[in-house]
Amino acid sequence: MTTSRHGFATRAIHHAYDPAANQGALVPPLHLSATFAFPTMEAGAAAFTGEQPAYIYSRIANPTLALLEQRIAALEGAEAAVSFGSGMGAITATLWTLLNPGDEVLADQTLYGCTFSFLHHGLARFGVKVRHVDMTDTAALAAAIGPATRVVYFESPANPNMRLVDIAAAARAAHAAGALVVVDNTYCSPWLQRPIEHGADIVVHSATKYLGGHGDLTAGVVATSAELAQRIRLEGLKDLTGAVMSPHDAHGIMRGLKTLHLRMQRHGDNAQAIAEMLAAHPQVAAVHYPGLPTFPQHALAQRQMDGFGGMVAFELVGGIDAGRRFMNALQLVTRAVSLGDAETLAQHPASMTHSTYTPEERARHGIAEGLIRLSAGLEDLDDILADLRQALRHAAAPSRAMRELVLEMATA
Ligand code: 3LM
Repeated sequence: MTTSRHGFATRAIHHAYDPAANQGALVPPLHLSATFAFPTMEAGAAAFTGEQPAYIYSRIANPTLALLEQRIAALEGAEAAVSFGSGMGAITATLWTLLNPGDEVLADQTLYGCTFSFLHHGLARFGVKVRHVDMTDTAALAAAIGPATRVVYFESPANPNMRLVDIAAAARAAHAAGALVVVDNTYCSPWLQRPIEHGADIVVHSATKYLGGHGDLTAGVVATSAELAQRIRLEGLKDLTGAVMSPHDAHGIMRGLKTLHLRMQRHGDNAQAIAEMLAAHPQVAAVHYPGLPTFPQHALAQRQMDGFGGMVAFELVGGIDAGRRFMNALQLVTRAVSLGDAETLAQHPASMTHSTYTPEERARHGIAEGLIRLSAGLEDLDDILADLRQALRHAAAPSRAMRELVLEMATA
């Protein structure tokens, strides 16, 4: 058993589990049961009223999920956590729980494509107002919070352009107006950033990414106060979405958590070296990575994060046409969406993860059409760099001189 005095890795590996209480099993047992037996009818009724806490049905709670939830809460510095079948399950269940018609959610300028879509094509249909403000500007954020604002919502770093939000400043402004702060911490994992320590009320994750870490499950988690977690469980999870996590996936995430600290360090080391190589490359027009001293919010990243993470975004000289040549020339780096896997992944937000925005919306929300996003994997750095360099050579438009030379040789 561990306490808050134990270090991050110790908690990620041991928290809330005692082999002696489980026949000595080192690895926690997998509870697959969908339903749980009541010793008497009265005990069943007391479980339903909440008088006698007990497992009832796995859409509401399950011992394997409960262990994962305690571990996530311990790592995020939260009182409690709730698990979901996907990151979108976690996000939608949280917002459905907190918002009513007439309420407003104030969101950052840049959000993951399906979150943006949920706000504008989901919540908005049910009378919830959605407004965006550039939350990199703390004063603009404070000024934008209105009387109907119930939730201030952002990602930091934002998917896909890496913009950061000062969580402590956002929390001060939101709390002064009685609003709750929800932070999507997917890009960081609790190893790099713990928003609750900075004043956030609720942390949401796609556990499909770094928490699971191996690209073999889809899952989500929410970490918050015991009271809000209970509301999100009983309203957002049980009744409004039913987006429950499979116990198999909870087991997979707990296996992933055991190496989270090691993986995040390697993801970060590889990403830093990739970002530096790209920044020095003549074919690259812009690199967005918090670990570069030229990153506009580098100082905030140093203050708020315990490292700069594994995600890099960049734009090529020659825009989207060069980007297409680059993407199609990749050999080791895999063309795929998602992130946080052992494999280095490359994708084009405008046509993939952020195709839920119209081109006009992408322009308004700061998502460049030529932007390419890399999720730095765990492979040998030299192999990743070599593949990126050869793809960058293909990205360069064939020069006039080269075309003329080829023509000359062909006609000779
Ligand atoms: C992606 N992102 O490639 P799931 N919050 C953030 C995310 O990045 C994501 C979610 C929530 C990607 C998925 S795009 C078709 C593939 C910051 C997911 C949603 O429901 O577990 O996918 O999480 O950027």
